[in-house]
Amino acid sequence: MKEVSQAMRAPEQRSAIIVGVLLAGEEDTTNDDLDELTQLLATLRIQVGGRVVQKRQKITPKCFVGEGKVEEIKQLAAATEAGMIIFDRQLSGPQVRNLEEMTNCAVSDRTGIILEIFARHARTTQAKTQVEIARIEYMMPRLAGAWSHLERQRGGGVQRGMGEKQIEIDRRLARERMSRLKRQLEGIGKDRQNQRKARISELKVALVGYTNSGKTSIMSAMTKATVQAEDVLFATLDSSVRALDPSSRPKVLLSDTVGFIRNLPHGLVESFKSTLDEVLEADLLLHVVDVSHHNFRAQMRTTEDVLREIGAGDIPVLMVFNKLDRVSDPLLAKILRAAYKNSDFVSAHSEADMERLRRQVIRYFEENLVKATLDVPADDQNLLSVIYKSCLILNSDFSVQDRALFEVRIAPAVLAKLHAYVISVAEVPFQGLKHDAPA
Ligand SMILES: Nc1nc2c(ncn2[C@@H]2O[C@H](COP(=O)(O)OP(=O)(O)OP(=O)(O)O)[C@@H](O)[C@H]2O)c(=O)[nH]1
Ligand SMILES: [Mg+2]
Repeated sequence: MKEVSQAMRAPEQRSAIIVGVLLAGEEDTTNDDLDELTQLLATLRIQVGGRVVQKRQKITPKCFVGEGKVEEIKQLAAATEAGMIIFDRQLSGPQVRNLEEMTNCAVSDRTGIILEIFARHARTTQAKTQVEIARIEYMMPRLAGAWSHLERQRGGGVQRGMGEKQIEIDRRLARERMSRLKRQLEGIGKDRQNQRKARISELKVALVGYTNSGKTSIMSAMTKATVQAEDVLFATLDSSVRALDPSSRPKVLLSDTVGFIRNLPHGLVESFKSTLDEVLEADLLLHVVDVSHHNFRAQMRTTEDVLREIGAGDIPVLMVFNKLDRVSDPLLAKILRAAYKNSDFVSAHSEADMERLRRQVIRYFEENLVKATLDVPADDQNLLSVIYKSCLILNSDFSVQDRALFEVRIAPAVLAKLHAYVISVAEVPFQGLKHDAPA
């Protein structure tokens, strides 16, 4: 199989024909799907020379679409000088090779393109390792038959089976590399887990949502950090964590994560599980939606599906309808506000909106803080520091020897972690959290 990345290195091949297939009984979303594929390719700086859609009863095992269609695609590629053909469907290894032979172009599919983007955007060792595992998983089944040309060249006879042997060797090498990478990833995962444990006294909020919805922009605005937001898909692959600014006590940490997309390759979801732990451990999710995108409802559904798939379906969610500055229909916000009680409508570019959202997040925790009394050993510096950082202290009493008594307002999640020191918990939720910033 020709590597798409190889083809992309040559400037004259920076154009592709994209192919959508609509099967009988399916809802026709090919136009939107091909728009999204165009955007994915733009992220790799590949232009689309033309699109082809085929309606079929079922797929053809040999080359996915019919041979007549392949000829049409080939002609179009020649006419537009496109060196690549990208299918919006997942192709098998033999299909890729057959199509490449029939068209003389590099052939890949949507998953291959997403993996290529991920490989280019991964920055940290963790993200790079995760992407490589996913890539090997993607390549493995496609190795079958990759060496069949050996058989053909040598014309069979004594040399027959050379290709088969080579596949076995390739497979074994890939498996070995994969288990090495997985061990490496486990090590990194443990380090991150320890970092997270050290943050138990803080409240955690994770930004989730479809790719390009504005998560990083919101992260930057709410934490006053300068994180790069980009108008490309999957700009962010590594989760980063920062405190809200101005801060509050207890501290609220915000984490930015990898965006989701329709039909996210399964291997990628699997391998990004450790990054997504940041999401799983959040006390609150901000589901960011690009409300200016004509297909935002489908994007919301995809995000909700992925959240369920990774086991984050039960975490409380605040819907953040973003890019409101690009919406001209005044009714839209009204309708959504009525449908989603727990929501905010913002533009990440508006300072006032971001300040309101920050307050709304803090208010969420305020409304959920409970009152409790804690009894802790007075010389346990670690524990005392957790209490000072994570609680709003209403009263402290060091008069009893070796003991310290605290009356506090505390988040239920933090309270659960300190349960060994809890004497009493009040039923009534408390309103009001100390703002470090002037009101
Ligand atoms: N007009 C407008 N543009 C926005 C807004 N929020 C984000 N953008 C733009 O949308 C693009 C994507 O923003 P990001 O913050 O990188 O989106 P993301 O969700 O982090 O994307 P990935 O990391 O790729 O998943 C950038 O060009 C932003 O400048 C907004 O409220 N209004
Ligand atoms: Mg981002």
